[in-house]
Amino acid sequence: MTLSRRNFITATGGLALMNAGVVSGRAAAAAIPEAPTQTSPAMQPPLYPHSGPDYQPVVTLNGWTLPWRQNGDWKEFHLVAEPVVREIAPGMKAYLWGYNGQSPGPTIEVVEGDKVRIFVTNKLPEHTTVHWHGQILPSGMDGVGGLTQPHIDPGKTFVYEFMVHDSGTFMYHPHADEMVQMAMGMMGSFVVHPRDPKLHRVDRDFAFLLGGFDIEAGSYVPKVMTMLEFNLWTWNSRVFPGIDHLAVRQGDRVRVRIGNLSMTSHPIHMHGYHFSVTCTDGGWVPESARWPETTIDVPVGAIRAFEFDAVYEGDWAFHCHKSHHTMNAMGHNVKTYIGVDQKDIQQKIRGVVGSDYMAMGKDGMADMGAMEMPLPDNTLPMMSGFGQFGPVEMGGMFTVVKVREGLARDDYTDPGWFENPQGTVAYEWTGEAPAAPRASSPPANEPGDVELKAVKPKGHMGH
Ligand SMILES: [Cu+2]
Repeated sequence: MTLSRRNFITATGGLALMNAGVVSGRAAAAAIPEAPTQTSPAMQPPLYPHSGPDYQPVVTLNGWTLPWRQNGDWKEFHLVAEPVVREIAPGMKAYLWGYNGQSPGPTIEVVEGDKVRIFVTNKLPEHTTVHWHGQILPSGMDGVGGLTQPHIDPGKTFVYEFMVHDSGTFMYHPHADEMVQMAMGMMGSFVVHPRDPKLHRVDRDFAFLLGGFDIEAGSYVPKVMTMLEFNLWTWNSRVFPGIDHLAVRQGDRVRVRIGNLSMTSHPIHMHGYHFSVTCTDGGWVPESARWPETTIDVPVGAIRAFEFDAVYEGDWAFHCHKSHHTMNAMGHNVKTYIGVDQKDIQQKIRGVVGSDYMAMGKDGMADMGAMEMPLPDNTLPMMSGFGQFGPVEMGGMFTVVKVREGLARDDYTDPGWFENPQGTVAYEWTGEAPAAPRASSPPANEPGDVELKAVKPKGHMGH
């Protein structure tokens, strides 16, 4: 892990801790634990437990797990709410708010029944709180500013203490100036492993949060008043092609935990497999209540975790099925020109702005996936990313699940593009061109008019 350490054992910090200790009515720790900070937007290796019950730790897409300190009965964490610079994808950075150096904050991982003490230091310019979404806990630890606790003023540290009631998938986010603070990227995943290491065990366990930002081309700070017209739809504050691939070993049991703290629902679709939702932020779904899916709609303020057995090798697209959410920044007021001959108007506009102008959209917008148009600084193309066969023409909420034979147990590095077995890739027909339909011909389904030949696929197609 590329962690740099910051030390918060200061006179003021100690004082704030004492005050918080009085609020919670418990004897607190002698000193605040260190607050590790993360400088890289890359996925960090899973953090295996160094004490207590065994579990298979999660890996967070473009994220990391917060190290903790065992102090007597308590697992102690230290979150620092602060302004961060987050790389949204190579070529674009955003000035966000987050925790411990990144947005989203680090994933918190504990075990069912753990006693958890979380120090929260506020380095934002305004007050904040942390709400532990989905956790069963004392009302006063629920983190709703004004309702269950005083706000955490800038420079102050508060302490949250609770026993983790249930295993499952949860989140954390502010419940103070919520619209602004969540629009600025403040959120994190909170995973609770079962105390019984055999229960709900998987081989690979991925986690990420759905979000959205409205950052004008060439600028760095999200517009916090935007309600629906976001131009960057993110997985853990990243967009394609900046989102980590999910490297999976063939034969593994895989879980993907998806939390939604954006402003709209996201139907998340995975190619190549049928999966079942096994967990929500309300707990585990009993086996008798599961059904097969290929797309799961993740509502706002909810979590869906699905599982599958990775039997089929390949490069499987994994994305939101709202097609505008797999695009990067674009103007929604662009007119549709499909079928419109723009030759005349292009000549006229070139006369005014110069020969660089090109009319677009007559035959659709696929041209944009391969084109390198001049863009303002710090702006991503609307459609981008290349695969082994050409431009992928995506952006936003899109990545690839790469299922490969023989990966090492803890190997999450990108295995490269799939080497398709011979005869299993769609190919161009180079034989005789199909006859053009006659203008006066009867409907094609009339017998005798069109000859249809069924082509049987060769080999095992995987799905
Ligand atoms: Cu979406």
